[in-house]
Amino acid sequence: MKVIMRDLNYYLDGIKQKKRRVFAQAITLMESNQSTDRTMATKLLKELSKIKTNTLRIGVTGTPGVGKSTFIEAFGLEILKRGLSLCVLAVDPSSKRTGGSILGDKTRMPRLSREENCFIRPSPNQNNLGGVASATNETIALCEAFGFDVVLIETVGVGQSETIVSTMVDFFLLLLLPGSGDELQGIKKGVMELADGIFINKCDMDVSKAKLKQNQIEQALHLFKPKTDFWSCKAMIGSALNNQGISDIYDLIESYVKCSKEVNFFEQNRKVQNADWFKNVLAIRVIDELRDLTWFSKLEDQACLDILKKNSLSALKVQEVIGELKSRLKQD
Ligand SMILES: Nc1nc2c(ncn2[C@@H]2O[C@H](COP(=O)(O)OP(=O)(O)OP(=O)(O)O)[C@@H](O)[C@H]2O)c(=O)[nH]1
Ligand SMILES: [Mg+2]
Repeated sequence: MKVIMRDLNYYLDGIKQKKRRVFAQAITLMESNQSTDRTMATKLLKELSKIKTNTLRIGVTGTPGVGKSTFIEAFGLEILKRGLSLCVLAVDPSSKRTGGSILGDKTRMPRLSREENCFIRPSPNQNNLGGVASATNETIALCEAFGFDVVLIETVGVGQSETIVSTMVDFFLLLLLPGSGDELQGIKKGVMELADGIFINKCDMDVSKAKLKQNQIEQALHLFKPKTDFWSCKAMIGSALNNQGISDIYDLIESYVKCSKEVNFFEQNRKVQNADWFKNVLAIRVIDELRDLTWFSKLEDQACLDILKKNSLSALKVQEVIGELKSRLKQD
């Protein structure tokens, strides 16, 4: 994506003066892969890190169709009603799949997208998670410098995206559907372990089913080791479509933040998250970079073919690829 060169002060002043247009341009800068833009983005981030603000970061995840966009529309309006400003970001490394997601999301959030105190930014146009995750993390820093009170990060929960998002937020909310207990089997255990709160959506369709699901989830949660010793994940029911249970979720998050600050977890957690985020994204970026090298992608593809056609042992193929990688690193 071509970004017109603007100097550092253009961005800095624009952000300090709360110009939405400059804010949007700065996000585009963060999402750019061009080396001149990366240099400028890094300089800008360094300057912006000096601005201290008080933004709350909330992550929302759930399988496609669970109602994330509908929930964010209702939840976002609730946040605005409380006199707070909001920025909504999306992390969807598979956004190619939903080619029209920009339009789709804005039409799913018709009221929110018209609100002055709200800014909605769809997923960066990249197809690798490393790129999307870095851009999102940098955009969060921009949001904070701009002074948004809340930043909501939506992820569709494909592959590692929910893990990455959970390392970027203060509170991680999982959306689920009411349904039979069997469904619980299908929920990735890992996602439940990441959640600080669960919202069982679409309860307007069948309240008793939703309550049953809530009980089942609560029982399942007992089996997990809580993320922290001051908070255990809570499951609530509601309807994003009918605006039921939405304000309760914000109250829940507020009480979480209060508890987390009382035990000095809030700030400490952000530091730990930064370190985790660095490691996660580095690992993904390294593999993305390697796959951009022709020799590596050929080697990887050939190994896959051998596994498929010759039934080769995958551990052996991993060893071979690593061996080649190490010998090339020695040469350089
Ligand atoms: N009955 C009912 N329908 C809902 C509710 N919330 C969302 N829906 C419907 O469920 C469908 C999917 O909702 P979305 O908000 O687009 O779901 P999503 O999770 O954002 O989906 P993706 O963007 O594809 O991942 C839409 O037809 C919504 O109108 C709810 O609380 N009750
Ligand atoms: Mg959506």
